[in-house]
Amino acid sequence: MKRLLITGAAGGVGRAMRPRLRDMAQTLRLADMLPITDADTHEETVLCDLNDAQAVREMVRGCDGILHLGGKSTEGDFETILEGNIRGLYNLYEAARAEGITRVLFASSNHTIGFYEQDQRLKTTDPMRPDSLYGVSKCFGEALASMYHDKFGIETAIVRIGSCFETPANHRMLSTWLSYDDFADLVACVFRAPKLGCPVIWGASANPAGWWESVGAEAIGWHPKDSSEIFRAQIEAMGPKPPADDPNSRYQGGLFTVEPIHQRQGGT
Ligand code: NAI
Ligand code: 15L
Repeated sequence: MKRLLITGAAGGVGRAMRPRLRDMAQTLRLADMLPITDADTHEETVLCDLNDAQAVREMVRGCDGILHLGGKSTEGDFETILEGNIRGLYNLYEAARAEGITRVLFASSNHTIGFYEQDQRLKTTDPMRPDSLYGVSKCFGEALASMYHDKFGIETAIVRIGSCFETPANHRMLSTWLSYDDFADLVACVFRAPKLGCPVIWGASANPAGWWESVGAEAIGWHPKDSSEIFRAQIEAMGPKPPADDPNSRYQGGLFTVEPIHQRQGGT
Protein backbone atom coordinates (compact mmCIF):
# COMPACT_ATOMS: atom_id res chain seq x y z
CA MET A 1 0.00 0.00 0.00
CA LYS A 2 1.26 3.45 -0.80
CA ARG A 3 -0.42 5.56 1.86
CA LEU A 4 -2.38 4.45 4.95
CA LEU A 5 -4.31 7.13 6.84
CA ILE A 6 -4.47 6.76 10.62
CA THR A 7 -7.02 9.09 12.20
CA GLY A 8 -6.81 9.71 15.94
CA ALA A 9 -3.09 9.11 15.56
CA ALA A 10 -2.24 11.26 18.60
CA GLY A 11 -4.26 8.96 20.87
CA GLY A 12 -3.19 5.93 22.86
CA VAL A 13 -3.95 3.28 20.25
CA GLY A 14 -2.68 5.44 17.41
CA ARG A 15 0.66 5.97 19.12
CA ALA A 16 0.95 2.25 19.78
CA MET A 17 0.13 1.38 16.16
CA ARG A 18 2.63 3.68 14.47
CA PRO A 19 5.77 1.58 14.99
CA ARG A 20 3.86 -1.67 14.55
CA LEU A 21 2.42 -0.59 11.19
CA ARG A 22 5.75 0.75 9.93
CA ASP A 23 5.79 -1.70 7.01
CA MET A 24 2.10 -1.58 6.12
CA ALA A 25 2.52 1.31 3.70
CA GLN A 26 5.23 3.45 2.16
CA THR A 27 3.77 6.41 4.01
CA LEU A 28 1.65 6.59 7.15
CA ARG A 29 -0.50 9.72 7.15
CA LEU A 30 -1.09 10.64 10.79
CA ALA A 31 -4.17 12.77 11.41
CA ASP A 32 -5.63 14.24 14.58
CA MET A 33 -7.18 17.44 15.89
CA LEU A 34 -4.15 17.62 18.19
CA PRO A 35 -0.73 18.35 16.71
CA ILE A 36 1.73 15.48 16.23
CA THR A 37 5.28 16.74 16.43
CA ASP A 38 7.38 13.57 16.30
CA ALA A 39 6.73 12.28 12.77
CA ASP A 40 9.36 9.90 11.40
CA THR A 41 10.63 10.06 7.80
CA HIS A 42 8.00 7.57 6.57
CA GLU A 43 5.21 9.56 8.27
CA GLU A 44 3.35 12.76 7.39
CA THR A 45 0.96 14.69 9.61
CA VAL A 46 -2.39 16.38 9.05
CA LEU A 47 -4.20 18.55 11.58
CA CYS A 48 -7.90 17.89 11.09
CA ASP A 49 -11.09 18.16 13.10
CA LEU A 50 -13.42 15.38 11.94
CA ASN A 51 -16.32 17.81 12.31
CA ASP A 52 -14.97 19.88 9.38
CA ALA A 53 -16.10 18.23 6.14
CA GLN A 54 -13.70 20.13 3.87
CA ALA A 55 -10.72 19.36 6.08
CA VAL A 56 -11.71 15.69 6.20
CA ARG A 57 -11.90 15.57 2.40
CA GLU A 58 -8.36 16.92 2.19
CA MET A 59 -7.19 14.54 4.92
CA VAL A 60 -8.27 11.41 3.03
CA ARG A 61 -7.15 12.54 -0.45
CA GLY A 62 -4.41 10.33 -1.87
CA CYS A 63 -4.80 7.54 0.70
CA ASP A 64 -5.32 3.86 -0.10
CA GLY A 65 -6.92 2.82 3.17
CA ILE A 66 -8.15 4.32 6.44
CA LEU A 67 -7.52 3.10 9.98
CA HIS A 68 -10.17 5.17 11.73
CA LEU A 69 -9.33 5.65 15.39
CA GLY A 70 -10.30 9.32 15.73
CA GLY A 71 -13.19 10.64 17.80
CA LYS A 72 -14.40 10.87 21.37
CA SER A 73 -13.28 7.62 22.99
CA THR A 74 -15.22 7.73 26.27
CA GLU A 75 -18.58 9.01 27.45
CA GLY A 76 -19.07 12.74 26.89
CA ASP A 77 -21.65 15.40 26.26
CA PHE A 78 -23.83 14.93 23.20
CA GLU A 79 -22.36 17.82 21.18
CA THR A 80 -18.82 16.48 21.49
CA ILE A 81 -19.94 13.01 20.46
CA LEU A 82 -22.04 14.44 17.64
CA GLU A 83 -19.06 16.36 16.26
CA GLY A 84 -16.39 13.66 16.52
CA ASN A 85 -18.26 10.39 16.18
CA ILE A 86 -21.48 11.08 14.27
CA ARG A 87 -20.90 14.01 11.93
CA GLY A 88 -17.21 13.15 11.95
CA LEU A 89 -17.85 9.62 10.72
CA TYR A 90 -20.33 10.81 8.11
CA ASN A 91 -17.71 13.29 6.89
CA LEU A 92 -15.15 10.47 6.73
CA TYR A 93 -17.32 8.13 4.64
CA GLU A 94 -18.46 10.91 2.34
CA ALA A 95 -14.83 11.88 1.79
CA ALA A 96 -13.86 8.23 1.21
CA ARG A 97 -16.66 7.88 -1.35
CA ALA A 98 -15.67 11.08 -3.16
CA GLU A 99 -11.97 10.18 -3.17
CA GLY A 100 -12.49 6.54 -4.21
CA ILE A 101 -11.15 4.93 -1.03
CA THR A 102 -12.66 1.49 -0.65
CA ARG A 103 -11.28 0.03 2.57
CA VAL A 104 -11.67 1.20 6.18
CA LEU A 105 -11.09 -0.24 9.64
CA PHE A 106 -13.61 1.40 11.98
CA ALA A 107 -12.72 1.30 15.68
CA SER A 108 -16.10 0.45 17.15
CA SER A 109 -16.43 -0.56 20.78
CA ASN A 110 -17.71 -3.10 23.27
CA HIS A 111 -19.92 -0.25 24.51
CA THR A 112 -22.30 -1.05 21.62
CA ILE A 113 -23.25 -4.09 23.71
CA GLY A 114 -22.28 -2.87 27.18
CA PHE A 115 -25.62 -3.56 28.88
CA TYR A 116 -25.32 -7.32 28.40
CA GLU A 117 -24.36 -9.02 31.63
CA GLN A 118 -20.97 -10.62 32.03
CA ASP A 119 -22.37 -14.16 32.25
CA GLN A 120 -23.81 -13.83 28.74
CA ARG A 121 -21.87 -15.11 25.72
CA LEU A 122 -22.40 -12.95 22.64
CA LYS A 123 -22.30 -13.40 18.91
CA THR A 124 -21.73 -10.43 16.63
CA THR A 125 -25.31 -10.89 15.41
CA ASP A 126 -26.90 -10.34 18.82
CA PRO A 127 -28.88 -7.07 19.10
CA MET A 128 -26.96 -4.02 20.23
CA ARG A 129 -27.40 -2.86 23.83
CA PRO A 130 -25.35 0.35 24.08
CA ASP A 131 -24.47 1.59 27.53
CA SER A 132 -23.78 5.29 26.86
CA LEU A 133 -24.15 8.07 24.29
CA TYR A 134 -20.63 7.05 23.27
CA GLY A 135 -21.85 3.47 22.72
CA VAL A 136 -24.83 4.77 20.73
CA SER A 137 -22.46 6.75 18.50
CA LYS A 138 -20.53 3.54 17.76
CA CYS A 139 -23.85 1.80 16.90
CA PHE A 140 -24.45 4.65 14.44
CA GLY A 141 -20.96 4.12 13.06
CA GLU A 142 -21.57 0.42 12.51
CA ALA A 143 -24.84 1.17 10.71
CA LEU A 144 -23.19 3.85 8.58
CA ALA A 145 -20.38 1.48 7.58
CA SER A 146 -22.94 -1.15 6.61
CA MET A 147 -24.86 1.32 4.45
CA TYR A 148 -21.72 2.55 2.64
CA HIS A 149 -20.85 -1.08 1.95
CA ASP A 150 -24.25 -2.09 0.61
CA LYS A 151 -24.80 1.10 -1.39
CA PHE A 152 -21.30 2.02 -2.55
CA GLY A 153 -19.13 -1.08 -2.03
CA ILE A 154 -16.82 0.53 0.54
CA GLU A 155 -15.51 -2.36 2.64
CA THR A 156 -15.17 -1.85 6.39
CA ALA A 157 -13.89 -4.05 9.18
CA ILE A 158 -16.12 -3.04 12.09
CA VAL A 159 -13.93 -3.89 15.06
CA ARG A 160 -15.68 -3.88 18.43
CA ILE A 161 -12.60 -3.24 20.50
CA GLY A 162 -12.69 -4.44 24.10
CA SER A 163 -9.90 -2.72 26.06
CA CYS A 164 -6.85 -1.92 23.95
CA PHE A 165 -4.10 -0.89 26.32
CA GLU A 166 -0.57 -1.99 27.12
CA THR A 167 -1.91 -4.25 29.89
CA PRO A 168 -5.35 -4.96 31.38
CA ALA A 169 -6.04 -2.58 34.27
CA ASN A 170 -8.71 -4.41 36.30
CA HIS A 171 -10.67 -7.68 36.65
CA ARG A 172 -13.11 -6.77 33.87
CA MET A 173 -10.30 -6.25 31.40
CA LEU A 174 -9.13 -9.84 31.90
CA SER A 175 -12.16 -10.54 29.66
CA THR A 176 -11.96 -7.54 27.30
CA TRP A 177 -8.23 -6.94 26.78
CA LEU A 178 -6.85 -6.54 23.26
CA SER A 179 -3.07 -6.40 23.06
CA TYR A 180 -1.43 -3.83 20.82
CA ASP A 181 0.32 -6.62 18.90
CA ASP A 182 -2.93 -8.50 18.25
CA PHE A 183 -4.60 -5.30 17.08
CA ALA A 184 -1.70 -4.49 14.75
CA ASP A 185 -1.96 -8.03 13.30
CA LEU A 186 -5.66 -7.47 12.74
CA VAL A 187 -4.99 -4.18 10.94
CA ALA A 188 -2.54 -5.99 8.65
CA CYS A 189 -5.06 -8.77 7.92
CA VAL A 190 -7.78 -6.21 7.15
CA PHE A 191 -5.71 -4.24 4.65
CA ARG A 192 -4.08 -7.29 3.04
CA ALA A 193 -7.22 -9.42 2.57
CA PRO A 194 -8.18 -9.78 -1.10
CA LYS A 195 -11.85 -9.49 -0.08
CA LEU A 196 -13.17 -8.04 3.16
CA GLY A 197 -16.88 -7.21 2.94
CA CYS A 198 -18.23 -5.54 6.08
CA PRO A 199 -17.73 -7.96 8.97
CA VAL A 200 -18.24 -7.17 12.64
CA ILE A 201 -15.18 -8.44 14.51
CA TRP A 202 -14.65 -8.78 18.26
CA GLY A 203 -11.47 -6.88 19.04
CA ALA A 204 -10.17 -9.00 21.91
CA SER A 205 -7.08 -11.10 22.47
CA ALA A 206 -7.25 -14.85 23.10
CA ASN A 207 -8.42 -14.34 26.69
CA PRO A 208 -9.72 -17.54 28.34
CA ALA A 209 -12.04 -15.28 30.40
CA GLY A 210 -13.49 -13.69 27.25
CA TRP A 211 -17.23 -13.29 26.62
CA TRP A 212 -17.38 -13.05 22.85
CA GLU A 213 -17.58 -15.72 20.21
CA SER A 214 -14.62 -15.32 17.93
CA VAL A 215 -16.33 -14.84 14.61
CA GLY A 216 -15.84 -12.51 11.72
CA ALA A 217 -12.08 -12.43 11.37
CA GLU A 218 -11.13 -16.03 10.60
CA ALA A 219 -11.99 -15.41 6.94
CA ILE A 220 -9.26 -12.77 6.72
CA GLY A 221 -6.77 -14.91 8.64
CA TRP A 222 -6.69 -13.11 11.99
CA HIS A 223 -6.03 -15.31 15.00
CA PRO A 224 -5.23 -13.33 18.18
CA LYS A 225 -2.27 -14.78 20.05
CA ASP A 226 -1.98 -12.92 23.35
CA SER A 227 -3.80 -13.75 26.58
CA SER A 228 -4.68 -11.55 29.55
CA GLU A 229 -4.03 -14.51 31.88
CA ILE A 230 -0.38 -13.57 32.26
CA PHE A 231 -1.60 -10.44 34.10
CA ARG A 232 -4.11 -12.23 36.37
CA ALA A 233 -1.84 -12.46 39.42
CA GLN A 234 -0.95 -8.77 39.06
CA ILE A 235 -4.65 -7.76 38.84
CA GLU A 236 -5.61 -9.98 41.77
CA ALA A 237 -2.81 -8.49 43.85
CA MET A 238 -4.37 -5.05 43.30
CA GLY A 239 -7.51 -6.12 45.17
CA PRO A 240 -10.48 -8.50 45.07
CA LYS A 241 -12.95 -8.56 42.20
CA PRO A 242 -15.79 -6.09 42.94
CA PRO A 243 -19.01 -7.68 44.28
CA ALA A 244 -21.41 -9.22 41.75
CA ASP A 245 -23.80 -6.24 41.80
CA ASP A 246 -21.03 -3.71 41.09
CA PRO A 247 -21.39 -2.49 37.46
CA ASN A 248 -17.78 -3.46 36.78
CA SER A 249 -18.63 -7.07 37.68
CA ARG A 250 -22.19 -7.17 36.39
CA TYR A 251 -22.15 -5.55 32.94
CA GLN A 252 -19.88 -6.11 29.97
CA GLY A 253 -19.57 -2.34 29.57
CA GLY A 254 -18.62 -1.90 33.22
CA LEU A 255 -18.78 1.64 34.58
CA PHE A 256 -20.07 3.13 31.30
CA THR A 257 -23.49 1.72 32.33
CA VAL A 258 -23.68 4.19 35.22
CA GLU A 259 -22.41 7.27 33.40
CA PRO A 260 -24.91 10.16 33.60
CA ILE A 261 -25.98 12.19 30.57
CA HIS A 262 -23.30 14.86 30.54
CA GLN A 263 -23.97 18.48 29.57
CA ARG A 264 -21.44 20.54 27.64
CA GLN A 265 -19.88 23.09 29.93
CA GLY A 266 -19.89 26.75 28.88
CA GLY A 267 -22.42 26.49 26.01
CA THR A 268 -21.90 25.10 22.52
P1 NAI B 1 -7.86 8.29 22.46
O1 NAI B 1 -8.89 9.16 23.09
O2 NAI B 1 -6.57 8.10 23.15
O3 NAI B 1 -7.57 8.81 20.97
C1 NAI B 1 -8.57 9.35 20.16
C2 NAI B 1 -7.95 10.47 19.34
O4 NAI B 1 -9.00 11.03 18.55
C3 NAI B 1 -7.36 11.59 20.20
O5 NAI B 1 -6.00 11.81 19.86
C4 NAI B 1 -8.23 12.80 19.89
O6 NAI B 1 -7.50 14.01 19.83
C5 NAI B 1 -8.79 12.44 18.53
N1 NAI B 1 -10.08 13.11 18.30
C6 NAI B 1 -11.12 13.21 19.14
N2 NAI B 1 -12.10 13.96 18.59
C7 NAI B 1 -11.64 14.33 17.37
C8 NAI B 1 -12.18 15.14 16.33
N3 NAI B 1 -13.39 15.71 16.44
N4 NAI B 1 -11.44 15.33 15.23
C9 NAI B 1 -10.20 14.77 15.12
N5 NAI B 1 -9.63 14.01 16.06
C10 NAI B 1 -10.35 13.80 17.18
O7 NAI B 1 -8.56 6.87 22.20
P2 NAI B 1 -7.87 5.47 21.95
O8 NAI B 1 -7.90 4.72 23.22
O9 NAI B 1 -6.61 5.63 21.23
O10 NAI B 1 -8.95 4.77 21.00
C11 NAI B 1 -8.87 4.87 19.60
C12 NAI B 1 -10.23 4.50 19.00
O11 NAI B 1 -10.59 3.19 19.39
C13 NAI B 1 -11.37 5.42 19.45
O12 NAI B 1 -12.25 5.62 18.36
C14 NAI B 1 -12.07 4.61 20.53
O13 NAI B 1 -13.45 4.93 20.60
C15 NAI B 1 -11.86 3.19 20.01
N6 NAI B 1 -11.83 2.23 21.09
C16 NAI B 1 -10.76 2.20 21.95
C17 NAI B 1 -10.73 1.28 22.97
C18 NAI B 1 -9.56 1.16 23.88
O14 NAI B 1 -9.60 0.32 24.77
N7 NAI B 1 -8.48 1.95 23.71
C19 NAI B 1 -11.86 0.36 23.20
C20 NAI B 1 -12.92 0.48 22.23
C21 NAI B 1 -12.90 1.38 21.22
C1 15L C 1 -13.72 2.00 25.07
O1 15L C 1 -14.51 2.03 24.13
C2 15L C 1 -12.86 3.17 25.39
O2 15L C 1 -12.45 3.85 24.24
C3 15L C 1 -11.65 2.82 26.23
O3 15L C 1 -11.11 4.01 26.78
C4 15L C 1 -12.03 1.85 27.34
O4 15L C 1 -12.91 2.45 28.23
C5 15L C 1 -12.64 0.60 26.73
O5 15L C 1 -13.74 0.94 25.90
C6 15L C 1 -13.13 -0.39 27.77
O6 15L C 1 -14.32 -0.73 27.76
O7 15L C 1 -12.30 -0.85 28.57
